[in-house]
Amino acid sequence: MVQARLEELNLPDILTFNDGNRVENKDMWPRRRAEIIQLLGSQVYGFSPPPPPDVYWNIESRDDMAFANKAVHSVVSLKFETPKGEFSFPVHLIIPKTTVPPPLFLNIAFRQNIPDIYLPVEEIIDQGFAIASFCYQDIVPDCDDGFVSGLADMYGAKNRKPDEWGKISMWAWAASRVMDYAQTLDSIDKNRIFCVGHSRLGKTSLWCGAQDERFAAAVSNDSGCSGAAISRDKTGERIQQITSRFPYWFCKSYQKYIGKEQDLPFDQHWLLALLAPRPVYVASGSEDNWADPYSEFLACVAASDAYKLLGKKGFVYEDRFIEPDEFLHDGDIGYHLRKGPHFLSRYDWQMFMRFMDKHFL
Ligand code: GTR
Repeated sequence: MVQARLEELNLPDILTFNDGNRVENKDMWPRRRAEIIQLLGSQVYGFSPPPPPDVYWNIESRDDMAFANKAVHSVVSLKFETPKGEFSFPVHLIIPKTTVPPPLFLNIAFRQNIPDIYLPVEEIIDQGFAIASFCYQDIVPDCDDGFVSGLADMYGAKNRKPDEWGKISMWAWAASRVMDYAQTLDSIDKNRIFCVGHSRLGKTSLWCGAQDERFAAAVSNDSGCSGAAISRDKTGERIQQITSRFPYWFCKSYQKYIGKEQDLPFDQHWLLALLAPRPVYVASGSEDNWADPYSEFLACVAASDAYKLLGKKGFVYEDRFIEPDEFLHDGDIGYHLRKGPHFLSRYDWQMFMRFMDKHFL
């Protein structure tokens, strides 16, 4: 049933080079991966500038007895130089008092709140995961302001070219700066750092993990259109709706695909494939028709080709769409369908942690 649907959709092949040649073995993958980044960068999210030479920081506050003395909670001001001088933003770091350095979720957040309705901090630290969380609005405001504030202003994005970064790329780039900082910490396990985000920030998390291979895995929750969901024949939100409401999330070139999903030289399973061979997790809400869970599921199936090329399992599923509250954790691509609407719930977090425990313990 799922396979038949994919055949109908006739998606662009991950394993065919732009010149039409086949990607035959894993040694050819880095070259193909570079082509995919080039295409998604120039056509969807926009290219980001190179990283700053250095990040530095101040510890603004530190609570050694946070969350009933189970964790250390610091607020760090992260800084780096830009063409217009220093830029800084706050990052919350919560490290549980475990005997070995814990894995870390790098959370791209809607709000600075610790905890937050989307971030059940105690449940996460109780299961031995550390958290680094920053608010996306502290990077660049989520509005169509002509790119005149925050990080956009520092890099002169007001005059961006058609293939230069939109705000999803800016938030993803900022998450990589938090990763630069995380690489300096001995109190966490640097080999188990996972980026995570919900909705627009789920799209951001995937694009971040796709480009930055220091992330051991990426998690997207309800990321939908221009995130984990296949664009061809998608229900709910489509390129037309997303680019008219949020043109500034993307590069200008993306506009040319409005109403032309069939002509896209790629589809969103390519974004998931960029995570290969690293685990990637896609979570959907069963009533989130705007995001379209089934199209997210289809992307997981179709992205498997890259994983299999690299000797991994990819997505392990039966040839059917799953029921609400079922989950699929056996493959390198994990998926669950939470019963309910668009939201990032405790259940979702429990599933992310369960998947990471399975793949990284
Ligand atoms: C919606 C948008 C979606 C999704 C969501 C969110 O309005 O259409 O693509 O990103 O916002 O971020 O909550």
